[in-house]
Amino acid sequence: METDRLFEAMKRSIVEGEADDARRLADQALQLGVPPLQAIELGFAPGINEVGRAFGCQEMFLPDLVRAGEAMKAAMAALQGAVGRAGATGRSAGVVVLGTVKGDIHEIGKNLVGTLLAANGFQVFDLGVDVPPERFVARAREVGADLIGASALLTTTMPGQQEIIRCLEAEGLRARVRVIVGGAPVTREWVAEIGADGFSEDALGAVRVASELAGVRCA
Ligand code: B1M
Repeated sequence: METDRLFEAMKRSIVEGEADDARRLADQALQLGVPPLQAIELGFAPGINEVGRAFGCQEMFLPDLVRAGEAMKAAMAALQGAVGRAGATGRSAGVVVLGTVKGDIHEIGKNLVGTLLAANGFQVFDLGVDVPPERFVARAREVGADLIGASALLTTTMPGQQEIIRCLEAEGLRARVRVIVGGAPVTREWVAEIGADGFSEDALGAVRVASELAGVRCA
């Protein structure tokens, strides 16, 4: 019951765009021993999903979306260390170049994917947001990446994931570098259409897929 109220307060902090509250509630959850991924999944994520729904229905507007995004980032930053510790394995699983595709500045989900990959032994080179395909590929070549992970949250920026694959082909690197894609609008059909190697609807799934693909390449 105590945690139910906490999760409800977490959701509210995101919907109301209160970054200080979100940060405080994240700290409180950790003190109470709530697993960080549970705090995200049951507390904060329902809040940001509600904001997304309300924005889509024009019940909320861009300033609300921005404030909610900031609150979500504050919560994730507070939980990040604990997420990392929770998954730490100490082994080296592979090298990943990660980013959000060109034209897209959504980073919250991508950051969570990066944190969990790093926590599971991957060496992660996070290029940030609004990353052109050429930069993904150049960095992958530079660091000898096993995988490129490309996040896209807008239907209009999803083609950026396909461009990365084309760019890898043009550079002769497609056989060496696997590509994982994700983000709310990404579907299995899209993954098949663009010929990506892996896809996940959530961050934990991304780690699973990355581990499988890195294993395949090493075999
Ligand atoms: Co934007 N936005 N936004 N936004 N935003 C969406 C995506 C939208 C669905 C809202 C809506 O209309 N209902 C809509 C897109 C519509 C569409 O394309 N069909 C939208 C829009 C329209 C826009 C703008 C165009 C608004 C405007 O300016 N008029 C604008 C675009 C800016 C741009 O990118 N060029 C914009 C801006 C923003 C903010 C900057 C204000 C803010 C982002 C803040 C930030 O990231 N620093 C924001 C936010 C917060 C959202 C919503 C509400 C939440 C996104 C989020 O962080 N979710 C979003 C609605 C929604 O998705 N419910 C919305 C939480 C996060 C943990 O989940 O990112 O899905 P997610 O990541 C998940 C999975 O998808 C997966 O794992 C993660 C964890 O489980 N995953 C991967 C993600 N990447 C992966 C990669 C992988 C594997 C899995 O492998 C590599």
